[in-house]
Amino acid sequence: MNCQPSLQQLGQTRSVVNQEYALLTPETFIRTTALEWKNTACIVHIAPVIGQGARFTQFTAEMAPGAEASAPPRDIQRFVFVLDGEVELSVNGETHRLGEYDYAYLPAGTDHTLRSEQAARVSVFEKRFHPQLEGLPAPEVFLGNERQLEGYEFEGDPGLIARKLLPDAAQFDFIVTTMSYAPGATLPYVEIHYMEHGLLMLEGEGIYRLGERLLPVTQGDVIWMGAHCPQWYGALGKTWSKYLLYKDMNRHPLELR
Ligand code: UGY
Ligand code: MN
Repeated sequence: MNCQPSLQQLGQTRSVVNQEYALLTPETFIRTTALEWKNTACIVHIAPVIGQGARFTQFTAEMAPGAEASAPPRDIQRFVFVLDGEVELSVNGETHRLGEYDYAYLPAGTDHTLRSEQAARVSVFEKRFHPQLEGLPAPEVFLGNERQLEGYEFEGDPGLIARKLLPDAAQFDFIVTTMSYAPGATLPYVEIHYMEHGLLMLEGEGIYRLGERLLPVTQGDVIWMGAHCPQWYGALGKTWSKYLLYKDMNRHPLELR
């Protein structure tokens, strides 16, 4: 019998948290209850109290059979992406069945419920809505399925496919994309930008450069990148890897909130 304690039992983890970025790996996830989520365990990965501060939250909602969620406080937008199982979304008098890789954008102040008959897991991003100064109309409810999106070659690389999950419109103050990498494909350069990211590894594995460190990452890992965090990714393994990516967008840098 092997009585050796695991590295985890000896206080080791792949998770790293500092002022500029965080890699959050499943062995450090803590489940909690949340007001609007009944019968659900929420793992709040990213909240405004992290590092230098984030202007959004990212969490995983583990919905038990019979779970039900209501809308967040009125000025907060919600984006949900179904990881496994099926969720029933009721909004504007209609009901939609959301299965794997289906997603929904729910504008601030939109009454809705999310119900699951069986166990389901959803990835959620929430952000306080920042209206446009010119007073553009607020975005509307938007639904889609990631697997049905066309995608385009990022910087002309056929091994790196980006898909935009939300319309390209200035009303939205954040965007969500997926980035898919063939084994060996990489971001073509180290990116540094003032926008922040929340990221969930959906499939596969690779190496993420965050700040000055190169960190191995795999399916289920979460990353927060604060403003100006140097970032780069290289795909490893024998299958394509894919991550879900939040980024704030379309607002003046002096007006960020
Ligand atoms: O567009 C982006 O900001 C994206 N390429 N960043 C990233 O993948 N870390
Ligand atoms: Mn980026």
